[in-house]
Amino acid sequence: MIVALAGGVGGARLANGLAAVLPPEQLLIAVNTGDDFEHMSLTICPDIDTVTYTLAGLNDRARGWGVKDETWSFMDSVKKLGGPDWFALGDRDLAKHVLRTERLQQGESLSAITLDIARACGVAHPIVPMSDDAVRSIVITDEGEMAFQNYFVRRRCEPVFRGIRFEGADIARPSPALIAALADPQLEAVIICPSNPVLSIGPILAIPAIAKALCDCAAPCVAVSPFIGEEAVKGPAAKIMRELGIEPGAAALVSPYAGIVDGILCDLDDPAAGMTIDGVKMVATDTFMRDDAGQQRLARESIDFAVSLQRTV
Ligand code: FO1
Repeated sequence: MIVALAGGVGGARLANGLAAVLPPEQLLIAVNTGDDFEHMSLTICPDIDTVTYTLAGLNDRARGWGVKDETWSFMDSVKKLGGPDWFALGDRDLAKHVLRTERLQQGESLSAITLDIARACGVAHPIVPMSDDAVRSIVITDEGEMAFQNYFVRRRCEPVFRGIRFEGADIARPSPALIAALADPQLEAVIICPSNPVLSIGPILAIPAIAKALCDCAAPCVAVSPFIGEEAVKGPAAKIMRELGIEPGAAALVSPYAGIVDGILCDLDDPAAGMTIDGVKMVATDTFMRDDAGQQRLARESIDFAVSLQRTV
């Protein structure tokens, strides 16, 4: 049994590789919901959507989010009517947001809805939100505080990043499935996917019961670095690190994942390759996932590395 923590495009890619090499009963994918927000009366869960579409083979690879072969008639109409067009909801994607919102309003849990949507998309592996309670990431910038999607999509991550807070995380109840899996004696490893450590994994670790369960967990934990050289494969991770005065690279993961990870799988060119930093072993491999085969190779290497480690934390 493997638990994967994921958010964003890099997270979805490795989760897809793990799903290809493990049967559904041997993998649980817990996903960041700090990016979730309410838009045009709809509850949008971008990271759950990205993981679901990727595992379903429905994702738009070039864009990184949303569905392939998308059309935009709904957005064209929204724009013509003077509505907000900075966040694009595609025609093929729209039904999912409407149905999810309706079921949430009827009192169903995000966990149940997420599993149903994933199954309807043909995904057999369990995908769960980190919590059924609302957690909202608020980015602190040189221009003040911004709701996550305002910073990420509307402002294209341009404002200088000063910090982040996770509204509701302190009182959010953890995903019951995640907590059960972390306490399961059959658990072999926890894999933190190559997601943004601050924006995508930060919200998951901000839920106190999840952080505690990861610290107390008997199985080894490995993080896969999202950095290749001094840049992130996708997204603003490197920019954010620099704005925080931290050099981008695998070593930058040691502090946010302190007490949780035993090892970090980093890229071949990473300056920390081969080092052990604060008890965390850095092993280098080709972390770039070019295609499905690359996702599966990295998935196998992450599992093999994790099970080779003694739990040190
Ligand atoms: N990202 C964008 O850059 N622009 C968009 O218009 C946009 C729309 C969108 C709609 C549904 C969805 O599930 C995701 C969407 N994303 C969009 C992606 C998303 O907001 C971010 O990539 C994540 O929050 C960061 O992981």
